Amino acid sequence: MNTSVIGSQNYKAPVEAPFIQEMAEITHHMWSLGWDELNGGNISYLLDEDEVVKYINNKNPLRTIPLTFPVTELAGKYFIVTGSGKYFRNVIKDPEANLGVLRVSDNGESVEILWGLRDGAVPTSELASHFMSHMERLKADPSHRIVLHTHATNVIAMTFTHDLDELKFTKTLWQMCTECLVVFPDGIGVIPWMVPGSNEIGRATAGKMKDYRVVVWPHHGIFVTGATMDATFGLVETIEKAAIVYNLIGGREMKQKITDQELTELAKAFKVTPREKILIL
Ligand code: 2HA
Ligand code: ZN
Repeated sequence: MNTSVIGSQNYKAPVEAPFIQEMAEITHHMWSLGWDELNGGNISYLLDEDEVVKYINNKNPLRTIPLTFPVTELAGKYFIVTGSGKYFRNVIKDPEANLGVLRVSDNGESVEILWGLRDGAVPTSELASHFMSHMERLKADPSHRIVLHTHATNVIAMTFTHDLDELKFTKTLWQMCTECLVVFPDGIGVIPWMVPGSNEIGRATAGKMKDYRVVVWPHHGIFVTGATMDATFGLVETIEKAAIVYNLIGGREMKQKITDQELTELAKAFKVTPREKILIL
C-alpha cells in the first residue's frame, strides 16, 4: 500500500481515501449528464475526523482562509469541498487541484486547508449557501452529511414555464412519476431569483433548509442535501427525471393524471407523510 510518514502519524495516500474517490466519481457522473458545464455546480461533504486522519495530516494546515460569514456551529468540523472556478469535468483526473479537505477553525471564522486546492485555489464560491445549509440540516437530521448544488437542466427549464409557488411546484413533480411522492414526501423549497455566490442567497437557501432537503434556485439550478452520496444524488436524479417528464409533456393536453386520491393511497402504502396543503381530498 502507498503510505507516507509525516511526524509520528502513518498516513495512507490521500487519493486512496473513499471520500475523495466518491467526490471524483460523482462529479464525473454529473458532468457526463450535462448538468455541470464549465465551473457549474459544487459539493461539500461533512467528514468524520477519524476517517480524515487515516489519509490526511490534520496537524499542519497548508493555509487559512477567512470567512465573510462566521459559522461557529461548524467549528472543528471537517469537509471535503469542490474548488471555486474548478470544472467537474477535471476532478477525476486531478483531485488534488480541484477538491480540498478543510477544517473550520475553532472560532468558526476561517477554514484551514489540510489537503488539495493546489496552486492557491479556494473553496466553492457557494460556500455560504453550503455551510449555512449544513447548519440547518444538522439541526433537522443528525445523520445529514452532504450539500450538492448542480445545474440540473430540466429543473432549470421548468422554472421558466411553471409557477414558482413551492407547493404547486412540488405537486407537479409528484404528479410526473409515481415514485416521486415516495422519494420526497417533504417536497421542494423554492427561493426567488437572487445573485449567486452571496451571503444573502446563502441565508435564503438555509432558511428553506429548515423545512426542506431540496431548494430550487430559479433559472439557475438546485441545492440537494442528504446523509450519503447515494441518497443525495438519488434525490436529485429523481427530481430531474420528473422535470424531464414535465418538459416532454410541454404543456400539451393531459388525457389523464395521477389523482390526489391516488397519491394519498400511494403515501399510505409506502408509509410516507406528504407535506401538508398540497393534496386536496
Ligand atoms: O460553481 O454553480 O452557483 C459555480 C456555480 C455557482
Ligand atoms: Zn450554480
